[in-house]
Amino acid sequence: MYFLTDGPPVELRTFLTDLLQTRDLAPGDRSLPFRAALAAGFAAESAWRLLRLPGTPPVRASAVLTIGRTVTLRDTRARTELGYLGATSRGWGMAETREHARPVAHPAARRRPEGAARVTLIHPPTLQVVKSLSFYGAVPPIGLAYVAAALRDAGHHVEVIDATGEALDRCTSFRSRTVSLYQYGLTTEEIVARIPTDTDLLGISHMHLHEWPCVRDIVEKARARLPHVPIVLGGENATGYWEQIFRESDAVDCCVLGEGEETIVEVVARLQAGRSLEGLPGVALRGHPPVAGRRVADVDRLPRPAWDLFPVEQYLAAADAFGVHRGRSMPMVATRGCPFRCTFCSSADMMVARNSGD
Ligand code: B12
Ligand code: SF4
Repeated sequence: MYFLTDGPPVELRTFLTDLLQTRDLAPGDRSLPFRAALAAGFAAESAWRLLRLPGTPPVRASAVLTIGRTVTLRDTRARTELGYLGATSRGWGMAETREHARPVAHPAARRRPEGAARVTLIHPPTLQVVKSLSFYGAVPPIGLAYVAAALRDAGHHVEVIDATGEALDRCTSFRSRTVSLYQYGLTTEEIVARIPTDTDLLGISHMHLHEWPCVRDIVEKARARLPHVPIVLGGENATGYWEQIFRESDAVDCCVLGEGEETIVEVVARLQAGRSLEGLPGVALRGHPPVAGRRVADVDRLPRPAWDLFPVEQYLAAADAFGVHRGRSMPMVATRGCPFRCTFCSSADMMVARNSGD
């Protein structure tokens, strides 16, 4: 069963606005201060009672007390305590509501009814070294949003657990073997509890070296809960650090090197066909030397990042993103790769060196 209110926490106001939009309506823009509305509610109720007027008053104190405050819808407890798993995203539920009379098939079902894989992608929590003076903030993960879009475009059913974005106001401590870290977002246990048990592939974004202890924790707990699900890491640090990753954890099956869109689609296709990933460009496997990362040949043909699968409004509300302006700012990528090969930089391995004409 799936409820439209499922998914990352959302303010009731935002939720109702979205719901109204499915009927091409907008909420009214008039408002009253809370206390004035409450007084009006009491006055109206008293008048209705004293004068024995028919029907119900236009405004009631009890209603003001409920909807006059900021209310947030959360299914967190159902997920963490009961193991509840929603079946689809809120964005998709809203789209179905819009269509109401003629329910639309999920894009995956529409394009590949038989062959759609169920892929779960994880954006790990954001970590900060306790002793570090730098503050990173939480940034919507554009790389993973591109990967999600590519998978969906190929006909797969994609779900995202955005461990940073779903709990932006939470900070716990994470102790690795060498360093203490602040962990912003969901805990490992919460993340792992949210992975659907019938997922066909788990993909985790692993961008920064200092996140590895936390990513390893997620990977190992996910492996313990879902022993047969292939676990794939992708991102900057998976590209640069894959040998150590395999050495330090048995739970990782494969690392996608460099740009992930085309490679992950090929990985899923091969797994579905029961074929080995050996020799696939852009993939590092345990015990097999990797074939160099592939480069997306035509960036203009990439599908746009699947932001609808991420709690973007929560990132924007937190206004915590790194940058000059910390208001409603979103990451954009205007180009990929770099024509140079500075020895200390990973760009050439990551994006494959590009020349100015590319
Ligand atoms: C933008 C950026 C930031 C931003 C936003 C970071 C964020 N959290 O999103 C800011 C300014 C906040 C930042 C901060 C830091 N950054 Co920074 N950052 C970058 C930068 C320039 C671009 C990243 C990007 O958005 N690329 C564009 C997208 C489209 O590509 P992508 O994210 O790599 O995703 C693709 C692939 O990686 C892959 N992929 C990604 N996820 C997944 C998942 C799966 C399952 C698969 C299959 C594939 C896949 O497919 C994607 C699409 O092609 C890179 C360098 C670079 N050119 O890549 C450094 C880089 C990632 N940053 C780096 C570092 C060190 C940091 C800091 C630790 C610096 C510091 N000391 O404060 C902090 C840490 C921040 C944090 N905790 O989040 C290093 C990481 C090196 C490492 N191995 O650890 C890099 C590589 C720079 C470098 N060459 O040194 N950074
Ligand atoms: S540091 Fe990296 S991205 Fe910057 S110019 Fe050198 S190779 Fe290019």
